[in-house]
Amino acid sequence: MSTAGKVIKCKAAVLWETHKPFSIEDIEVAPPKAHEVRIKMVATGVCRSDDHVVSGSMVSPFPVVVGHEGAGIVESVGEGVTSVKPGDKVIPLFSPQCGKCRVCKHPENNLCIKNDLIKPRGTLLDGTCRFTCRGKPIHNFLGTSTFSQYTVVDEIAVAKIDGASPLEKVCLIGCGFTTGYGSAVKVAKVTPGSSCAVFGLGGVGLSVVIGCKTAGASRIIAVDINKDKFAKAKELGATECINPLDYNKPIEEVLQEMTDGGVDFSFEVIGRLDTMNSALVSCHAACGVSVIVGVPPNAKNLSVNPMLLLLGRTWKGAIFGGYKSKDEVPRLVTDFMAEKFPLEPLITHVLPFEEINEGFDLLRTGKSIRTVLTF
Ligand code: COD
Ligand code: ZN
Ligand code: ZN
Repeated sequence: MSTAGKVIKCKAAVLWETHKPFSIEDIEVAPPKAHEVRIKMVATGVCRSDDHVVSGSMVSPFPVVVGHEGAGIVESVGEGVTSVKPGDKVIPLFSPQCGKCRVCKHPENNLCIKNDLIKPRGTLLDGTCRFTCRGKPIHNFLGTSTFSQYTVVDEIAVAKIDGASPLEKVCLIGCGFTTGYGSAVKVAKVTPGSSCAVFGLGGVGLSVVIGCKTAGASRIIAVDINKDKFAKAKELGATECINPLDYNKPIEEVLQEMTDGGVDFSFEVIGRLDTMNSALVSCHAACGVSVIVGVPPNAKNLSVNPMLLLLGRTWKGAIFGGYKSKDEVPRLVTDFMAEKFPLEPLITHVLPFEEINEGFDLLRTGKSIRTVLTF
């Protein structure tokens, strides 16, 4: 029996307040309104940003259904939806693409002004939510809310993907993989034969390593204070691995000495101010490019000597690897299907959705790279 047009009762992981575990609740999901899409989730990754909501370091209205790295199948669509239809495999887009705003029309940039990332309202575009639990409205997160058996998103925040793609793998294209990979191939535009340094070897940093390798870099120097991360980094393309704790001088000096004055491209994929500075200094003074990928602590500033830039370095950053999401997520899925890059090495754990709290424990204790929850 079709569920289109009806309220769906299902399970979701609700976060009622900060510093509390996720609570698996029975919720109601209202049908999609005009230009909205209701999705049956199949798989979702556990990302650091979801945990930032739990810890309060990322601001979000509560109660909320978080999760933003998912993949699923369209259950029904609201009036006027043309880009997807029921039965399509899709990836929700935490960074949407309206196609009409100044940024969407800019050839190089991707942070559509319709995003709910910079000043989160915790709603869909019309200012309301489609979830209720125990009679209370529950907020959306980044317009995606993938920690629910069903979710509703705006049409500008969903991409139709290859019908043959394995959703329990390509869900990583919804955030972590794309953020890292795009930072190398699209934001930095790593060139063949170049030298790269990647600071931080979590799932996003390893995706930067994959991007540098795909782009043809000849040296990829992986930097982490946890040497247990080195084996996987090497498997994915790192040519050298160094631990700042093994040296009695700053790691930027070590990198400058290793690479004739500095690498061509450096990436900060940790989210710390000190390593953002080290990554900047470790790229070549005249021709280096340094990319900030890690999200810095809330409301913290970095003091930088302008000479570091005056000599010619480029310092940049981007959300979601600089990709225009609705256009480029389907292409990335096609590239994965054509084996242009792997996703499997990033997935260390697969758990049933109900074990979401165990998935977050694995993240917090550093035991996982990516955990995928399946519905
Ligand atoms: N020096 C070297 N390595 C360090 C240091 C240090 N001082 N401190 C920690 N590390 C290492 C850790 O040992 C770890 O291996 C790695 O850095 C960090 O890994 P994770 O697993 O914590 O992080 P990831 O890979 O999941 O990435 C998280 C980011 C830090 C990049 C996070 O900020 C992020 O996801 N940014 C993406 C930005 C974005 O687009 N966000 C929007 C939606 S997510
Ligand atoms: Zn836009
Ligand atoms: Zn994320």
